[in-house]
This record gives sequence, structure tokens and C-alpha cells, in this order.
Amino acid sequence: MFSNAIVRRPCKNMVSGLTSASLGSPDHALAMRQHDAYIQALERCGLSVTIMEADESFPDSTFIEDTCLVTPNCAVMTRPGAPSRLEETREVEKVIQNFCDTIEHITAPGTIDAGDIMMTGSHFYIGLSERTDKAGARQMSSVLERHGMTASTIALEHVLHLKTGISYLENNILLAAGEFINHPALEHFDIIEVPETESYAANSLWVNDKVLVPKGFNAVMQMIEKKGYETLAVDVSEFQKLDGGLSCLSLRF
Ligand code: CIR
Repeated sequence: MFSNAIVRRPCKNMVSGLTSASLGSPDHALAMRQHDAYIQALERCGLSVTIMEADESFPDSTFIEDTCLVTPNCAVMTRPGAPSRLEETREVEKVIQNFCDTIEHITAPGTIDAGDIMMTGSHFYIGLSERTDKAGARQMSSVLERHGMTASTIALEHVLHLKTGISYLENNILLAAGEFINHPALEHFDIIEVPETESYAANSLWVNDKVLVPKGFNAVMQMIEKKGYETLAVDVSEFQKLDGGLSCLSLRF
């Protein structure tokens, strides 16, 4: 179970954020309202939410998940794979210090975005992607092992981050889309197959036995409810325009 979340407000400069989506430019005012509702949803799941102010120097900084991996035994500041995002970690670390006594760091030349890391109990899956290279993954694995946890890697073919395509919903249940549905490394999970038409909802978010699902993806929402979870629909359309999803918008621990 999680007790805390950290979020970072979207900045006006989010319109210059990195994206491969062709969904148009995000509307900052609407993004702020959606971010308010996202915070409320986390609070409904019982989390105490720390809100960092927006930083106009970093257009993608609202996607705070990529900057840090928080585990029960330590926090690990990442080294984001996009050059424009490298320094986002600095302010996040100042906030993390209020919660974690042990903070580790990924160092150059390795790169890793924590959107590529999925926690399943004490085992972590690390996606090798355009943002996360083998050196970054290797460093992360050895940090985790030093703190009594384990890790393995999965090479990505099509998606930006590992958790763009899969989400762990606890109880051995994995939500999976596209290239992950029949992946040999994941076959021991009870897989909920996300239809191609709703692939964006593969990034849904388990928080204390409730699951946040992006608004408008009703087939996936129903599949998750069939597994016995209460779902909360959260509209993140303005973040989708920047390739971001529900998990990207917070650190949870
Ligand atoms: C980026 O390309 O870095 C941002 N526009 C989106 C990051 C999404 N983060 C995530 O999936 N964890």
C-alpha cells in the first residue's frame, strides 16, 4: 500500500514538451484542471499528496515519474534519457530528501527514465528503450540488488516507455497491450489484454486497490472492474498530447 505521492504542476511551457503524438498542442488551463482532478483522485485513494510548483525551464517536468524510482528500501534518482529533461531531477531530489533517508543516483553515461521501470513486489522490470540504455539499466539493477531487490530487462520495440504498454495491478494481474500481450518474460502473469483501439489505457494506475483509468476507455475500465477493482476515470487528454499517461504524473510510495 502507498501513503504518499509527489506531483509537479504542469508549466505553461508544456506546449514545447517532447512528443511523437499528432494530437495537437496541449491547453495549459485545461491541463491544470485535469491535474487538480488527478490530485483529488490520488487523495481519494488515501494518499497524502505533495505538490511541487511548475518550472518553466522544463517543459516535460510534470511527468515527474521519470526522474526518480522510490522503493520501500531506497530512492534512486534517475538520469533521464532526453537531454532536455536531465536536470529535472535536481528539484525533485530536494523533495525526496524529506521522505527517504537513502538516496542513490544513476551516473553518466548511463541513462534511464523511471517510466521504464515497473515494480512487482520486490522484482523490477526495466524496459530498454530510446530513453533507457543498457548502462542505465545495469546501474539500476545493481542498486536494487544492493538493497535486497531484483531486476530484469525487457527490450521495447514500439512504445516510448515500458509502462506505456503495461501496468501491474497487483495480485499477479498485468494490464498489457501490443508487443507485451504474448511476451515470454510476462507469461506468468494473469494478463488483461488491452484492445488495440484502447492501447492508451494500458497505462492505468493501481493505487491501494483502486485503479485510475484514463477517461474514455470504457472497455479497459470494464475489464479491470471484472477483476474486482473499483475504478476512477481521470481525464488526462492534455497530457496524452505529450505522450504522457496516468503513471507519469506522480511518484507514489
Ligand atoms: C517525454 O517525452 O519525456 C514526455 N513528453 C512524456 C513522458 C511520459 N512519461 C512516462 O511515460 N513515464
